[in-house]
This record gives sequence, structure tokens and C-alpha cells, in this order.
Amino acid sequence: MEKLRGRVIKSTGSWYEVKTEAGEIYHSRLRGKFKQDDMKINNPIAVGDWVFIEQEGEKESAVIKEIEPRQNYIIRKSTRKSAFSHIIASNLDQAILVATLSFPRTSLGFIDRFLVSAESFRIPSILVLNKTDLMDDEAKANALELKALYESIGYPTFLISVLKNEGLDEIRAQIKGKTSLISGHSGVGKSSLLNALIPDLALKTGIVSKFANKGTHTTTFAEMFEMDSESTIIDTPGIKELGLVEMEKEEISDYLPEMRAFLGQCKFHNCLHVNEPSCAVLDAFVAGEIADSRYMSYLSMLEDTDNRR
Ligand SMILES: Nc1nc2c(ncn2[C@@H]2O[C@H](COP(=O)(O)OP(=O)(O)OP(=O)(O)O)[C@@H](O)[C@H]2O)c(=O)[nH]1
Ligand SMILES: [Mg+2]
Ligand SMILES: [Zn+2]
Repeated sequence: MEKLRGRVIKSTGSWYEVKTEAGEIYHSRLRGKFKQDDMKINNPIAVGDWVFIEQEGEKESAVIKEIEPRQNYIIRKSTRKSAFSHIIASNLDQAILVATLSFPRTSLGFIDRFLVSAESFRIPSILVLNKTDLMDDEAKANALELKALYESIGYPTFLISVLKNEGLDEIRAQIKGKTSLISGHSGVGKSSLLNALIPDLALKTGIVSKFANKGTHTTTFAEMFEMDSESTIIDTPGIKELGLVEMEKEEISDYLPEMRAFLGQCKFHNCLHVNEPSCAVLDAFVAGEIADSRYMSYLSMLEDTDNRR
């Protein structure tokens, strides 16, 4: 029987929607055990996966036969104590963090944590600051400062207003031809942005999820939307942050690009850049080459790895 190549665009746990290269959607399932090389993973197939399916019976139902190796993926623990993890999405070209400086306020700590997590998954990020229409001059100046800071580190940053339809062309250009993951706090305007980018989508907006509380691990399933045939956005309802999965203290500084530049120049090879003598990162911080807010975020992430133990 002929095998068709397609991409998983939606998953409900036991069923998967697979969109073939010809554009047909098959309701697909797995049969039997599916080999995952040594990973303790709850879901063998995730949104974003490229798979081969075989049609089964009548209509558009199929069995997933094979999965192509993933270019990358994001993962999180199924529950806090579980040894098992859950793959949220795979084969991503970039992560888009939507943030607002007020209504609601996204903290810099949250932004930095997200960026560090994305770095750890080797996924480039862009930052979108929405609701510029609500900014007064002072807030606008603050937003522009943040734009300058994050762009100096290497993260393209965009100031937009979905409400006023401002800055959206730039976002369209960023998304074109890519698979993007969209993330951010509840209420920042992710659904509004998706609706603006994909006119016939009509996602509900303004509804704040009951399960958005930090710490709860409601299982959430990602879903892929198409801006056009080659540009897709994966929405992950309920995901507030990517989470510092299994990160060792020593690793964190690798994931702050402006710190990474100084690693290897510290006196101690296992330097954590907190109070060690002859620390190149601390020297850079004192010289103003690393922003206060970024260094504070770093310290806070270090502390978190302590608490986790
Ligand atoms: N003033 C203003 N309000 C906006 C803008 N974009 C979105 N909103 C409003 O912000 C509220 C939340 O928007 P949503 O798109 O539902 O936010 P969300 O990020 O999808 O939230 P969750 O689905 O809960 O994660 C809605 O009332 C939107 O109308 C904007 O650019 N300016
Ligand atoms: Mg939404
Ligand atoms: Zn150091």
C-alpha cells in the first residue's frame, strides 16, 4: 500500500490529524508500540512531526507508520515528579514570544526565562511587544529601550498593536515560509494576533483560561494553523513558559548569548559567575556590557535550579 508523507497538525492524545503534502487531512492513529529511542516520553507523536501514513478502510482515516527524525522539539515534564516528559511541538523554525508591558504586565524575568528555554532547545526567538496603542510616551520609550536591548543580544523585537493593525506586516514577513511556535501570558493578544494574520480563523479572544494558574499541569495539546501553505503557526494553549527542563546550573549561562561570549575566560572552569574571583562575566557586567535586568534574571534562574533539588 502506498505511503503518504504528511505533517501532524493536531493531536488529541490518541488521534492525530495529519495533513499530507497534497493537502488532504487524514484522521490518523498509531497501531501497536512505537519505538522512541530511549526517551521517557508519554506522547510518541507530536504536532509538527513529519510522518508517513497509510490509508486504512474507507474515507480519510489512516495509520501512522513512520516518523521522520525531528529537527528539534520542545518538551516538558508530564507532571512535576514524573520521570516522563511530553513533547509539545517539533520541527520549529522559531518561537514567537508575545508580551505586553501592561494589561497584563509581562515581567522581564519571564521574557528572559522563555528566551533561555528556547535557546536550550536550539530554537531562535523573536519578541513581540503588543498593545502599543495603550502606551503613553514613557511606556513607549521603555518599550523602545527594550527593543534596543534585546536586538543587541540578537532577538528581533517588534512593537505592534493588533487593535490598530500596526506593525503586522513585519510580523507576516517574519513568519513567511517558517514553522513558528507562539507563546505568551494569557491576555497579551496571541489569539487576536493569529486572527489578524489568518483572517478566516476566528479564534475566541478575551477569554481567560481557568487553568492558566502557574504550577498546574493541565495537559494541553498544541494545534497548527496555516497562514499560507508554507507558513504555519503552532499555538499552545495554556503554556505559560517553556520551563527550564532538566537544566544544570552550569548550563544556564550558555543560553544567554551575551554571557556566552565570555565563557571560558573565567578563572574557574565551573564558574557560576556569582561571586567567584577573576570572573569574566562579572567583569563584563560591571563594565556595563551585560544589562542589569538580564543578569538579575540569570541569578533568579540559578536560584530556581537550587529549589528544584
Ligand atoms: N488595547 C489593545 N487590546 C488588545 C490588543 N490585542 C489584543 N487586545 C485585547 O486583549 C484581550 C486578550 O486578547 P487575546 O487575543 O484573547 O489574548 P490571548 O493571548 O490569546 O490570551 P489567552 O488565550 O488567554 O492565552 C482581548 O480583549 C483583546 O481584544 C491590542 O493591540 N491593543
Ligand atoms: Mg488565546
Ligand atoms: Zn565567571
